[in-house]
Amino acid sequence: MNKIGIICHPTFGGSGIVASELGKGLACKYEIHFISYEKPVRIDVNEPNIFFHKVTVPMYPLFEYPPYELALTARIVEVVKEQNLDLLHVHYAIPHAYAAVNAQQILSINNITIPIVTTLHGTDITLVGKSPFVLSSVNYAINQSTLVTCVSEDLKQQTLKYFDLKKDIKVIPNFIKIDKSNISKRRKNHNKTFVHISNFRPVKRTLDVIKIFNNIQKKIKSELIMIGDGPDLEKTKGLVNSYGLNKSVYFVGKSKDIESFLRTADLFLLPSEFESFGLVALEAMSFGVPVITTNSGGIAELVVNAHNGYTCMVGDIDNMSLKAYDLISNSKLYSKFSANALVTAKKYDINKIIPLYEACYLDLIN
Ligand code: GMT
Repeated sequence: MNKIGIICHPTFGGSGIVASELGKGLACKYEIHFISYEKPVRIDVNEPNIFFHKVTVPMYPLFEYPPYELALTARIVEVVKEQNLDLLHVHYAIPHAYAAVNAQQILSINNITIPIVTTLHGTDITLVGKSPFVLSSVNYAINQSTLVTCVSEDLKQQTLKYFDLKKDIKVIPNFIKIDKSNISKRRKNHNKTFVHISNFRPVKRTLDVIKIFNNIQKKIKSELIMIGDGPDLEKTKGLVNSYGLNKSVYFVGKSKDIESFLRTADLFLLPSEFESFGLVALEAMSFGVPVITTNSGGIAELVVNAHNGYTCMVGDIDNMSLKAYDLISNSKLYSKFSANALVTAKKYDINKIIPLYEACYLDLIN
């Protein structure tokens, strides 16, 4: 049985979720070894063939910043040697690709060769990666990776625009496990229910979510469920207060059970500055929930305007409010969009996408 090392951020972010679900999906055929500073939220080490190796960062009063990359590099070297890993798959270039490439160099001194697949997820390119403070290191790490994948055609184009790449990038989109009961178990609320899920970073434009909802609730009795936590949470709650919407907007924090919220949702609001793919939108669509979003980034490859949702200009609150209201108040149109959303989601079924990663692995291992 081949052994794959997966390096990812362990948190609720999309790249960590993709890495975890990929590992779980492959564990019937491969030994999967996750390497990170915490156990990724969605994995269970009691499941067969799933292992977790913790990275411990040394602390010393001299360090203003703990040397995570150094500790990660050393841990990768150790795990590859101890477990005889066949391949490393790193998710989110920063700092994972750089650490993996250095680990590969160290291992080569011991005559151990190991291929690296680097999957680019979004802000590792579009926001943080292209910053002049890290650009040359990220450029180097991507070029040194044996194979590079990214999650949308748009992200591929962004990467080619900002980086000097010497290799091709393979597009492998995000995926979803479609549970046949998603639709049959849908619960209907008396009020119209809007849902937003994110890590409340500025790129998610959570204030826009509240502004859109404020416009809609003036015309139709509705509620908004805000799921997640992050830097803009307090500002967003402040706006809800100032609009006097406390009785119709619910902040539920991080949740391991987003399915139960998506089952009651009528519309999903994601007015991001950009999304390289928009995994949460795909999750909503797998419950037949249409999406109101922006036309910025790879999300427009998933949400097709006037088909399974609407894509509007970033910050165009009036248009997003209007489109959301038109859809929610026209049951015939809504049913069509909802059915289209589900059909689209099925194209990204886990069983269709995981073999694409597996084919990459087998090419490199063999
Ligand atoms: O880039 C980020 O914001 C972080 C990353 C994450 O870990 O949540 O999200 C990105 O990766 C997801 C999984 O591939 C994509 O579905 C998200 O669209 C993407 N986020 C952005 O591009 C803002």
